[in-house]
Amino acid sequence: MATKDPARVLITAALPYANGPIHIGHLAGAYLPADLYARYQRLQGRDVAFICGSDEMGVAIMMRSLKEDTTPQEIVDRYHPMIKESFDQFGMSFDYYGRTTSEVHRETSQDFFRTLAKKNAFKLSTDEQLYDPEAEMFLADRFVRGTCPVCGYEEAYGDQCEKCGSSLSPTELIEPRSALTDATPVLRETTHWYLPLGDLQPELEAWIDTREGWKPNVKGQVKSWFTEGLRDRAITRDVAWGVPVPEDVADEAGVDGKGKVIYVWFDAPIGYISATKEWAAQTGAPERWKEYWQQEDTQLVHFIGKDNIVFHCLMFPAMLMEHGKYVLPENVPANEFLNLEGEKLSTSRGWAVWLHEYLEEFPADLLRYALAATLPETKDADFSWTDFQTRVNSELADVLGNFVNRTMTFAHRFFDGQVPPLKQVNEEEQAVLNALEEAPARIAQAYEAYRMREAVFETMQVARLGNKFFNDTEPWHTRKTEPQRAANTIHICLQLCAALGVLLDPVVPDSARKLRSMLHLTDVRSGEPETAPSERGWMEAGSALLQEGHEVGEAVILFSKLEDDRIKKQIDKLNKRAEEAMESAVDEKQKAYEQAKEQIEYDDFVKMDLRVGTVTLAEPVPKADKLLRLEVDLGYEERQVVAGIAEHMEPEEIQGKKVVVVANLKPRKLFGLESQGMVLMSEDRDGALRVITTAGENGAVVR
Ligand code: B3M
Ligand code: ZN
Repeated sequence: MATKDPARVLITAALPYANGPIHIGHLAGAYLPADLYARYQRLQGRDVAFICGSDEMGVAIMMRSLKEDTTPQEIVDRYHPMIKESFDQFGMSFDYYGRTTSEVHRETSQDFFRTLAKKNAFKLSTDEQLYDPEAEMFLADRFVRGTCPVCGYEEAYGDQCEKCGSSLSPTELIEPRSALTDATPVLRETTHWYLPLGDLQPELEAWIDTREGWKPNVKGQVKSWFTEGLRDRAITRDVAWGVPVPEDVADEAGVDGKGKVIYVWFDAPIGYISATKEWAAQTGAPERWKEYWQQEDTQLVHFIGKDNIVFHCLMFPAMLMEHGKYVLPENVPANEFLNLEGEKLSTSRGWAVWLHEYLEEFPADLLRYALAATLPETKDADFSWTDFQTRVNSELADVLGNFVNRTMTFAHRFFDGQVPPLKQVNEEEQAVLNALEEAPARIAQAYEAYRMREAVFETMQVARLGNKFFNDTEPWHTRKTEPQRAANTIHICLQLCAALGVLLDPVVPDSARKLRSMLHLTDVRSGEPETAPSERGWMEAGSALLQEGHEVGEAVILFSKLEDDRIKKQIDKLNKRAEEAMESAVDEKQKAYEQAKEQIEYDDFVKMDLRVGTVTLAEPVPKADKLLRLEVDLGYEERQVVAGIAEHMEPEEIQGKKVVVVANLKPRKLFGLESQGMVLMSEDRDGALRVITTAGENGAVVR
């Protein structure tokens, strides 16, 4: 276990794609545990760099921009500030929050790529890759969907199956289809750089074996990939958005690097490094990032959700190993998934709680506590609004808030708001003092082992202990019968409150700050009044932080109870959103099926003279982008037809086809050309036109 004392702790939280807002699933997977850990480590007085940023490259961003008919840059410029701000309000204590569109990141990734290329760490390979003939582009990873060859899940992506977590390559998918056009992709040749994970497997296995204290779910997952055998992974792509493959590297390799970018899963983890660089520069010590990334005595920890395990436990470590100058992660405490009200989170189905929306309604601390108490650490967990209400009302308000409030009130009413003297400590009181003394180490042990839920529970135990002690010792009686007992009770309860002001900082930082300032707590080291928590000692929290006679401030309410109607409002909102998402999905399907027409008589129908004819010539009409001029052989005569189909098909697609013509339509002039009839087509809901063809002889009547 990692209770050894590292010289510095480098903590990363997965870089969220800047293609949508943050929801509770993200928070429970990576961000909240990372923040709990970072805050805890700072309180231990450790040198911490807590790094995150927006993942702004790659196909996920591009997909979003295509869907919204805008540019990738516009997408990331919209979501990056939004994500950053909601993280801020949620109390994420990043030392730096960067973005992978930065210049430093581009350079850092290209340098990394170049170094590995120089070391011959890559393989080049020319292969056939899936190409979308309709969109006229290669279909990298997320652009292809199909059936997972491992588990049979039908919605697997080209690079990964989200159901079973297997890492895939697009050509492995069964019945692949283009996510852009739904077209069946074809194979075309292209050259790419590969990271030969297959060759590196022995080294990676040996390294994983040296990792101690990893969660069984993480190590188990990694081992099962070893059993399957690692495959080489392409680390470049033919897409229009990403960090370009360095020109010199492409030239050196004799490859046309134009249009090729570095795969987002190669550049994104390097984003941790580039963000650390930017942070160091900002603190005025630009070289300092190297201490964190390149000195052996750093403890590097990646906080991620389980869908990112392969990249952080195998691919990034392989890159770092091959580079040679970097430290490898000490641990990757990946979390499982969080469900919502018993169902899988789904942004497209509207089944999510968005952080920025939550923050409009409730304080950050409430969600931090409720989530921290139910983190999906070893298996999937569930968030429900009624659980949230219970956590707030019966734990934060009834236990913690109540304990602090009754202690403070009592101190003001009967001890002039001063810490009463502690004398002739009896057994019962000593037991509580002992428990207090042991609490920081016990909670620390849980944090060090990445058992955040347990840490949070043990922290709350301090408040529970206080509440019980207050009840059991009945200071409202002893105040009259045995005043020193009452004084001891309040003295000890105030010390417990002070300890909570420190120990609660990782979980509910705003409330902990309020509590510390309520107690007029001074910093244990500097003796200054209320201070940044980083200077306050975690271990000292178990000793008496308050001196006899110390004056405390007014009691303020830390947590108010949540009424049922506020919770109901959230549940209603969730259900309504899900319904709307369902309706719009149905709408989407039924969109623009043209309304059925009025009934007609048979006589009306037979008025039309429909004939089979062969299109003997099809050609563009000068200056008329939409028109094609057709010559049609009706057997008994030749016709010229001017058709508004040029945007839907090439002339050669219709030339030579046997079509159906409305032969008795009154001729009309288009761009100076007489159109003598009409060719029948079907029109799909999206406006796509298709020629109706037949095998009949020219001049045959259609009826
Ligand atoms: N952006 C995927 C995700 O948000 C990816 C993480 C990058 S971490 C280097 O799940
Ligand atoms: Zn699968």
